[in-house]
Amino acid sequence: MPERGLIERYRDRLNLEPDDPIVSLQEGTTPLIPSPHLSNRVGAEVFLKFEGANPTGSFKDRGMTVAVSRAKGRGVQAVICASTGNTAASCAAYAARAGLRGAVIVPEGKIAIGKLAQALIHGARVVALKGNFDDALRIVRELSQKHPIELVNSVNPYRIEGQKTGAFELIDELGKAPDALAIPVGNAGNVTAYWRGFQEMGASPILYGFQAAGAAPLVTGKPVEKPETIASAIRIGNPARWEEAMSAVTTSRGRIAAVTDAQIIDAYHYLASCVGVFCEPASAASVAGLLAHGLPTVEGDPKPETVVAVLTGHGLKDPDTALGKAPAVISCENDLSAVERAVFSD
Ligand code: AN7
Repeated sequence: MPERGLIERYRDRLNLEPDDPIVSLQEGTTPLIPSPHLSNRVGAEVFLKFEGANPTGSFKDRGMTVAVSRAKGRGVQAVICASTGNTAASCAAYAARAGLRGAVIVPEGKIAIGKLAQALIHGARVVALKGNFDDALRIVRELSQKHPIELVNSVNPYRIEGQKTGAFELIDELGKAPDALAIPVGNAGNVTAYWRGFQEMGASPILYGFQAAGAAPLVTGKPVEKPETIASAIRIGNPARWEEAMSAVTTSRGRIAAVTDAQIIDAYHYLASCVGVFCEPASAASVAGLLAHGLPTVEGDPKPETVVAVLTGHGLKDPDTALGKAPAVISCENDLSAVERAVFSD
């Protein structure tokens, strides 16, 4: 078995108990894709860490394998999360794998259709809340206090433990840490996790975190009551890991900046059509940010030469956005010359 899950790869650097079982779907070891095209535009060597290649199609699996393994080790029977979609899909899959019950609370009508399909088919109880993600998170925090059910949002410390392995992989693969990391920020768990992973390896790359302009509390400095963005995964107004994320970004001499929905969709379309990589809109915020803001540094610091943009989730999660952006299908008669015209005409 050449490829193994990340607990087997990195167990000595994770804080699981010795007797915890391993609940794995062989997550991690995701592609690090060079992009000369994007590198030219950004003015540095840019690699894409394609987290859409994880078993449920997002980086959440890194945290979920560790959180669900620990939950199983503690003997709980059920797991719960609030989610903008990807955590729900991952939670549902790992609960199924572990033989636990799963419940997910999502903002009604606001999660991508692929994520909903995943959560349902894996057998989780899917609750559509008439409220937003921040409301859902508040409610599941209370529920997990009241009932013997494990909360597996990124407020769970084992989620962060698992997700820090993304940084380990980058260092393993590049031979050293990149000079900078560009990453979308929603609830601010992943940027916190990467920083922990880098710090444990003695590295301090510049962190560039990007939020959607309509859901950018870390940029404006105050919670957003009614967050809005086409990047539904990061439609979050009050990040749970606010202070830790800000402290990581500041210590790294980086910054959190906003990108508009138009910039996100442009980057999303560009990545698919010019780079060959199909990520979901929220993921494209990392590249949108690099294109919109460049590589700002604290005065006197060197310009980053090697940059990794984390593409957090797969484009197939959200076919509606892709179909809305792409050109129309060409309908055609069952006839050679008709097909010829359809294929070759301008
Ligand atoms: C594709 O699934 O919060 O800053 O409930 O799905 O660690 O929250 C998803 C977040 C970036 C932001 N990209 O990461 C959820 C959820 C994608 C995401 C983020 C999410 P954090």
